[in-house]
Amino acid sequence: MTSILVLNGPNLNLLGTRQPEVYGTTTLADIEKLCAGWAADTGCGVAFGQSNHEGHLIDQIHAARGVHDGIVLNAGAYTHSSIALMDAIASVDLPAIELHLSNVHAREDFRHVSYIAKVAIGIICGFGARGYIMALDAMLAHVSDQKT
Ligand code: CA2
Repeated sequence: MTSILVLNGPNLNLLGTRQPEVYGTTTLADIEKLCAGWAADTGCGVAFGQSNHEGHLIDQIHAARGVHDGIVLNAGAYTHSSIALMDAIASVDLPAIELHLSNVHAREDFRHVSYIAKVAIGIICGFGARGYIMALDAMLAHVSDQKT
């Protein structure tokens, strides 16, 4: 069975509590439920994680090797700064999709820079919580293509 890790970075645990005009009103727990529903519908395994700590995110990426077939990563602000997270994705040799709730390209210039994009198979941004399902669909299709 295909298994996908959905990993969320700093401050995303606070989703739904502030800046609803940017990030919507859906909480991270709601998004986890959406992903679990998608997993039940498709039969694909989904593991869901969040950390505010760069090293812990890196540990979870390393631990995905041999366990999961792909990673959907909303690295939050680490997207724009973390060479270490980029190296972690490159080092595990698993396909990764960069994900953002907001359209980072319509926002401040510093959000236009992404280290994750350099090692991702693709990027989804600007679709809010629905983007998680879009990313899971895309990853499942990608992994299925690789297996045939
Ligand atoms: O749009 C996204 O998903 C982001 O990854 C969210 C990050 C931001 O730094 C990225 O540029 C784009 C920030 C997450 C902050 O989450 C909050 C949650 C509640 C209230 C305020 C911020």
